[in-house]
Amino acid sequence: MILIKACIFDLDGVIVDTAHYHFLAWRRLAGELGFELTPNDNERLKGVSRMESLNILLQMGGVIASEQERERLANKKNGWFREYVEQMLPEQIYPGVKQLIGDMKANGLKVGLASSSKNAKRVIQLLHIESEFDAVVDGSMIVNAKPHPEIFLLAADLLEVAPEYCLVFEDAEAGVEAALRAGMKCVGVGNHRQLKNANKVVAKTAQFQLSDLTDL
Ligand code: B16
Ligand code: MG
Repeated sequence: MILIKACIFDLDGVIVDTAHYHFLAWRRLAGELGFELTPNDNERLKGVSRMESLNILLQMGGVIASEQERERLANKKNGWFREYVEQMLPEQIYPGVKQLIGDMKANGLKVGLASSSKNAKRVIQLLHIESEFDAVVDGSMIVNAKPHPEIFLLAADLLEVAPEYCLVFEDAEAGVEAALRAGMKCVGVGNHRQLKNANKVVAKTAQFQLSDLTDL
């Protein structure tokens, strides 16, 4: 029987819906570039790094841009994203997530955050949860984006827990793949069909219960 000693959370889509702000900012950029970004197309940008998202967006709009121009566009989008995020309130954390993290800690589990977002530290500060985590890894601390396992392996290292004793919570397919490639267990948050490779899938993060740890 595997005994889980640490839980590692993704941020966007697992703890809070920052995806909506990413969408608003990408849509604004697409608008400036002269095309529309639909919610459906936006699905392709989720969970992917900032520059990769931009490349996908430019491809969608048939826009060709130099590296310097892409840098400028990514910065512009990030400026808007930051503006939206700054208006976020602590109550916007998904219901029950703070309680779940508290229960994990009360039961002796370590808790980490592993988000591809370079804005992750600011987001958890705005949600007043930065002191809940024993380790935080954000997009500025890694070279290889998910589905590469680097982000979760670094989190496990900082938590001082071997990967096989870690459980990851992820809403993106690339994130589930990264967790499994890291040799960890994974709870998918969202759609069963999309996250079928996860060891367990819940519709919402807080539907996971500590008693579920035994049958992973
Ligand atoms: P930033 P996560 C990811 O966060 C988002 O899901 C993804 O849509 C975004 O492009 C990426 O962070 C980079 O974000 O531009 O703020 O560095 O799901 O890994 O918490
Ligand atoms: Mg996510």
